[in-house]
Amino acid sequence: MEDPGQKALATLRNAVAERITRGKIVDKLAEFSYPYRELMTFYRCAIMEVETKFRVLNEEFTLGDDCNPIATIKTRLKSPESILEKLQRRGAPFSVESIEENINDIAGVRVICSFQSDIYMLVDALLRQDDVTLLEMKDYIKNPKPNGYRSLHLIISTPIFLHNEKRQMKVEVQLRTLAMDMWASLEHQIRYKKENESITESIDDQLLACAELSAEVDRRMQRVHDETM
Ligand code: 0O2
Repeated sequence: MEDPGQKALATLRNAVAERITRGKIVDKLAEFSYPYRELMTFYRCAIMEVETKFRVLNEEFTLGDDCNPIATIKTRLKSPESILEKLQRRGAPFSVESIEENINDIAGVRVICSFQSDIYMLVDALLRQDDVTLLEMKDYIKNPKPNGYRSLHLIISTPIFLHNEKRQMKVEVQLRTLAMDMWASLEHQIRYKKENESITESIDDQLLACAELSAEVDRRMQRVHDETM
């Protein structure tokens, strides 16, 4: 039978080795690899392009009407740690080409809308643009996740214009209402805090109940909005 002391030591050794390897890879990715930094620059440009598209639409929809469909836009570039974790989880090779091929959400744009109807209006307007190609759509508003999560997710491809080339880039766009965003932010915070502990069924149930309440708030606010239009 295996000695428990030896087993614990081996586990510790493996954990340390894995941490060092991961740390080295992450450092190499982030600091030393020119192709990686170049690719991240292209994704940052794609984020700027897509954010501008939404800002332009917001300006236009605000014309002649006192309400802005967009409350806030948040953007983020996926961290090297998350990229590495996702490649490992998918069993994808570890290279710059593989990152671009296998991960769709390196560039993320989150659009927080006032009302649910604004989400679909903005998506229609975005997808009508001739330089935007829809690659994937997940409607977690019409079909919420079992935990109550609601948002509309798109993966689009859009060009960035460099000094000597035009390059198609993938961007993940998440659209939500203020209420959906509040729920998702708090739920993420609660799960993140409890990362190493198990989330009890009671917490899951309470989060689901809160998601249903926030969906009800959205429905009522939509009705009030429709009545005042
Ligand atoms: P971050 O830092 O927010 O980007 P995968 O991306 O592989 O995990 P899939 O099916 O491609 O899986 O992704 P999905 O379900 O379309 O959406 C993933 C992203 O949506 C997450 O990104 C979150 O931003 C958000 N999301 C999805 N489900 C939940 C949820 O239950 N709660 C909250 N708060 N957010 C959710 P990341 O990569 O997890 O992180």
